[in-house]
Amino acid sequence: LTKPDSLLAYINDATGLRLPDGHFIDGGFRAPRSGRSMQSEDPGRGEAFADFARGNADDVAEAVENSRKAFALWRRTPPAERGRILARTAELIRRNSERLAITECLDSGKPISEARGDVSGAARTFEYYAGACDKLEGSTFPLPSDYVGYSQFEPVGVTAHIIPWNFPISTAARGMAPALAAGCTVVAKPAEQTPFTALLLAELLFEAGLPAGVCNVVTGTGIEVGAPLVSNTGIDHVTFTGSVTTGASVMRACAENVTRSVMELGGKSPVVVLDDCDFDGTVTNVAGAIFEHAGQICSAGSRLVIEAGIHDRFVEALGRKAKAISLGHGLRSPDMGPVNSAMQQEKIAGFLDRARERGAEFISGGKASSDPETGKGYFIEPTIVANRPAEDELVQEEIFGPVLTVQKADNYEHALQLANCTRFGLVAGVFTGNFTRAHQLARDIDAGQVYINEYFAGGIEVPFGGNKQSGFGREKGLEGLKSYCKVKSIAARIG
Ligand code: TXE
Repeated sequence: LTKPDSLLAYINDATGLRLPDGHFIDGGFRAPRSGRSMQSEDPGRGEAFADFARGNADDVAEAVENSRKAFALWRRTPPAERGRILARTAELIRRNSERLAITECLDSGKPISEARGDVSGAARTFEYYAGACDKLEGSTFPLPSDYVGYSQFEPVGVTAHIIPWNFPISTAARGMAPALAAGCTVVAKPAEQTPFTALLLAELLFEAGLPAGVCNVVTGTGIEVGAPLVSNTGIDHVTFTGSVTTGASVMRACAENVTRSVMELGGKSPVVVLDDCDFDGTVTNVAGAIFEHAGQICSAGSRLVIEAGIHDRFVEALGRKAKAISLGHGLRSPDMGPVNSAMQQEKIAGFLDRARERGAEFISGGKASSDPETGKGYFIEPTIVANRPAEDELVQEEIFGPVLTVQKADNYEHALQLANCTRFGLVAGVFTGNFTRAHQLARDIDAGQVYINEYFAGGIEVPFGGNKQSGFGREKGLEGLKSYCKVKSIAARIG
C-alpha cells in the first residue's frame, strides 16, 4: 500500500471489493430512471474512484411507493421476527466488515482504523435494536374500576433518512436499525459524496431476510433526490443529519405536509478543561476530540475552554501533539486522513486565511496540505489557534475540519459562560478531578450530551441529539427507538 497506484489494485484483487450499481429498491439494484450516473471521489487522492446512480423524483416516487406497500406487511411482522432479521444483519455486517471498511475509507477519506470502528459500531447498532424489538412496552392508566386504559407503541410509518458524508455507515445504521425495529419502513438517501455503504447495508438487510421494499436506498444529489423525498406525501417521518441551513429547508418541507422530523444539525462543542484535570490524559482526549476524522464530526470538540492556571503549559503540550500527527491516505493508516472534498478543504482554508488576516496566532498548522507521499488529496494541517474572543467566527461557526480554537477562562464561572457562548448545543466535554464541579458543569452547560473525563464516552445505549440550533429529537438508545413510534392510548368501559 505504499504506492498509490497499487491502492485500486489492492481493492479489486485482494478483497474482491464490489461496489453496488444502481438504487436499492424493492429488494434489488435498479438502474436510475434518468439513465445518468455521478462519480464519487476518493478524497485521499482527489480522484474519482467509482460511478453511482444519479436519482431523480421518479426514482424517489418508486421507492416511496414500494416502501408504503411493504409497510402493511412489516408492521405486522412479529417483533421477535423483526429482531431476528436485525440480529442476522449485525452478523452479516461483521462478516463483510473489511469490504465495508475499505469502501468507507475510500469514499469518505477517513483512516481505515476509524472506518473499521464505524463498521463495528454499525453492527453493534443493529444488535442493540435487534434486542429491543420485543421490549417496546406501553403503559396502563389508573382509571376508575369500571374502565381499563392502556397505551401501545405503533410504528410511525414510512421513514425518510437523509444521510451526511462524514459518517455514512454509522448514520445509516443509526436511523435504519431503530426505524426497522419499530416496524417502520425506510427510504434512505446517502450523501452524494459517500453513497456506497448505505447501499451495501440495504443489500445485507435483504440478505438477512428483510422483505423486499422494507428498506430502499436512492442515491443522488440533495436537490434531485433529497428534496423530493422529504416533501413526498407518502413519507411519515424524516430523519435529517446535516447542516443547519439545509436542515431548516427540510423542516419547511416537513411543515408543508405536517411530517414528523428529527434534526441532527451542526455543533461547536466546548471541551472545558479545569486546572485540576489529569494533565496528560486530558491532552490526549482534547487532541482526539478535534483531530479524529479530521474534525468532520458534528460532535467534535472544536473549542478548548481552559482555565488560566494551566493554559500555557496545556496549549504547548497540545501543540506538540498536533505537530506530531501524521497525514496520509486513509488506507495507509495515518493518524489523520483528508477532509471530504475540495469544497470542504477550500471552506476550511478560507476560515484559516481570514483568521490570519485578523492577526490570529497559530499554535500549529493553519494551511491546506496534501498526502506527503503523493502530493495529492484534500488535506488540512492539524490546526490550533490561540486565544480567540467569544465573538470571533472561529469560535462561533462550525468549521468542520481539524481546527481547534482556544478560549482562556479566568475562573470556573467564566468557563461556564464561554462554554455556552454559541448558538449550538450538541455536546460538551468536561475535564476535572473535582466531582462536584464536573456535575455542576454537566448540569449548567446547554448541550444534549456531556462527556466527563473522556470525550466521546458512551455508545449506542446513550441517547444523542442537540439543543439550540444543533437540532431536536434524539437518536440512539431507547429514545431513538421511540422517535419511530406513535403512542396510541386506549380507554374502555368494562363495568
Ligand atoms: O451539508 P448538507 P453539506 C455541516 C458542516 C459542513 C456543512 C456543509 O459544517 O461543512 O454542513 O455540508 C442532503 N433536501 N454538516 O453541504 O447540505 C445532502 O445531499 C433534502 C454537519 O454536505 O446539509 C446530504 O445527503 N436533502 C453534519 C445531506 O443533506 C438535502 C454533517 C447533508 O447535506 C437537501 C454534514 C435538500 N434540499 C455536514 N440539500 C452533521 N450534523 O454531522 C442537501 N441535502
